[in-house]
Amino acid sequence: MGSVVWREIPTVLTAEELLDKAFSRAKKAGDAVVDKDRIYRTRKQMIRMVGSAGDSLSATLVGWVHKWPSLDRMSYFDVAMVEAAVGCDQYRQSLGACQWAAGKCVEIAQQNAKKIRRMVNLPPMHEARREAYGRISSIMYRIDKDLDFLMEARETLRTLPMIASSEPCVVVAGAPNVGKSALIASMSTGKPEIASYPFTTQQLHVGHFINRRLRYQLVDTPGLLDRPMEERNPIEMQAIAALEHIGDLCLFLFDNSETGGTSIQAQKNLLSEVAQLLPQTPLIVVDGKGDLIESISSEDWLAVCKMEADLENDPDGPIPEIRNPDTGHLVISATEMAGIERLRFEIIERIGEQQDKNPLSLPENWPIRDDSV
Ligand SMILES: Nc1nc2c(ncn2[C@@H]2O[C@H](COP(=O)(O)OP(=O)(O)O)[C@@H](O)[C@H]2O)c(=O)[nH]1
Ligand SMILES: [Mg+2]
Repeated sequence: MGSVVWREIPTVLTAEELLDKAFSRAKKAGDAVVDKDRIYRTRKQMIRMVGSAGDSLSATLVGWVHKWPSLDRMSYFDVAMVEAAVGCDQYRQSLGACQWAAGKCVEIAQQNAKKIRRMVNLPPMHEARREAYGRISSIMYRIDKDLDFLMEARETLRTLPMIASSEPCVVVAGAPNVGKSALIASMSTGKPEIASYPFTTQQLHVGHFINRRLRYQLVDTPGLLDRPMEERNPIEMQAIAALEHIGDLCLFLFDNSETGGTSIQAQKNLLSEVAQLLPQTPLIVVDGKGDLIESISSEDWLAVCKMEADLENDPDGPIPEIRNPDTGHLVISATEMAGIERLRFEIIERIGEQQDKNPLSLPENWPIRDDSV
């Protein structure tokens, strides 16, 4: 299952805007009719107008229904996001209403065209055309609330993070201000995408890097895996369950300097909660803000930074590794770009180990068509 590209959803119009567009198109279609005989001409014009109004409304509505991703074909993660952002029931209902109205518009147009076809006098023809317009308008006004909902939903959904369920995904957890976003930015090729979760006003980053033609996703978790769990509502719990579905690895970032404002003890509590919430997801604990860790000597630190910088010129050179002597965890610094390549290596290894355990995964070096490079 691919990821939903929310940004590609077309604009939704109000009932009034849709009707204006459809009726002005219908008028043009009517005006284009030529026939010397007044009765024939009017009959053709009225039939054209009614048909054109019904068809264009129906085509627009059905077009929307097809362009809005179907909940049945969405990944578990996307469904959880839709549920939290706008509600799946309302989502389904509003698209259903568009589908219903599309059918009704065509039906009314056909009924009235049939009537007009049998008429011999001019006034009833105009009357039947007006009646069709009136009934079509009332159908459209009946779905106005659904159109409003879709219009707003589109704005909200466009900001959701897009995660491809077919690509490996690292979920980055840790208390606020420990450096999660900075780490994602430092590991990503290009600028991470900015997105938002429906649970928090904080923005989050989604980054990517490519290794051996495989694209790895890194996703931030503000508002989800950054605070004590007693504060969770059911919708947030569902979103956390969705993270377990897409996360191949959870990276828990620790800030021993406590400069982020969360004590070491509170971070340890959070770590054990995250481990319980994602029981199936392998976990790596990483100590961030390595430049602030006092038990690492400045000589060691400088040596690591230099080796890491040398990798720019010689990508096959040795990948430096630095560990916190107090905790044994890998250490990184996003601001000084140290330990980043070792962590990347570790991520690739850990995800690779899991895929080796998966009997359905392809052997290494298996030729896979890759359109992303
Ligand atoms: N000294 C130091 N500061 C860092 C490092 N990484 C992040 N920070 C700082 O920590 C603060 C919070 O970082 P951010 O990435 O927004 O944390 P998040 O809330 O976990 O996403 C920012 O002021 C960063 O500049 C690091 O490796 N070293
Ligand atoms: Mg952040």
